Amino acid sequence: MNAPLPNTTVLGPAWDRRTFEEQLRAKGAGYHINHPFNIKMTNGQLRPDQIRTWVANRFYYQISIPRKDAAIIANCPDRETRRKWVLRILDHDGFDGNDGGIEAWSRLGNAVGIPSDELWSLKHLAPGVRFAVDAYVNFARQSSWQEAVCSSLTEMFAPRIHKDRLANWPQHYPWIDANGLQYFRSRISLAERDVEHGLQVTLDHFTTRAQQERALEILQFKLDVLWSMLDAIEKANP
Ligand code: AHQ
Repeated sequence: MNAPLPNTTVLGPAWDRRTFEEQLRAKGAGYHINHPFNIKMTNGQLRPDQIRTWVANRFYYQISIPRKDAAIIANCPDRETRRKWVLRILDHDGFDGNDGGIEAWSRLGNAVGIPSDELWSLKHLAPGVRFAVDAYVNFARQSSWQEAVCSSLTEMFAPRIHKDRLANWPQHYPWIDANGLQYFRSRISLAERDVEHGLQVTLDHFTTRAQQERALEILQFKLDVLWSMLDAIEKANP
């Protein structure tokens, strides 16, 4: 057989499910828990105004998640998947008896000193955050629903970061009313539920080695979305 052309990459055989999942989880090294801004946050090194910059900018991500998830549903012909995925929209937008994660984030805003009308005005939104979040929403609109599901798997690493906030903020930021942290508390079990479904879709859909490598690229894209958000937030208020 002729040697492969210099610019072709000869991929090995497809990974089995366990190895593929291990490869996905290994991408966690690039998760924004390891970003210098998040390390400062965890260590109590952020000023109140820097915490407010983070809360105000992350709000744009939070209100964009339901539209990202609606884009996935719009692209998905499978009713069983839609029945599960619609829960994500309700988790954020709320429903009878549960005012949802966006309201909880608004309460976080109040707890750190940002009135709701100021939070909703998006007056503090940094261009880099808007661009990163919009790139994520547009990726979901333009990609197959399976590729967009794969991009949500950064949440494999989210329970740890929420637990860090719950453990460290009361100690380092006692000026923040602990009731404002309810969003982080609520996401731990919801992230675990979401990841169980998202991982099953991903492991089922990306089966050849080339597809599995594509899944890693997609996850890296979303890691870059989260990482560049913190780059922009850090730069907005050094
Ligand atoms: O609060 C977060 C959330 O609801 C979601 C949904 C999910 C997605 O669909 O991409 N990702 C995600 C994340 C949330 N919080 C982030 C944080 O650091 O608080 C982490 C983020 C994620 O890990 O993707």
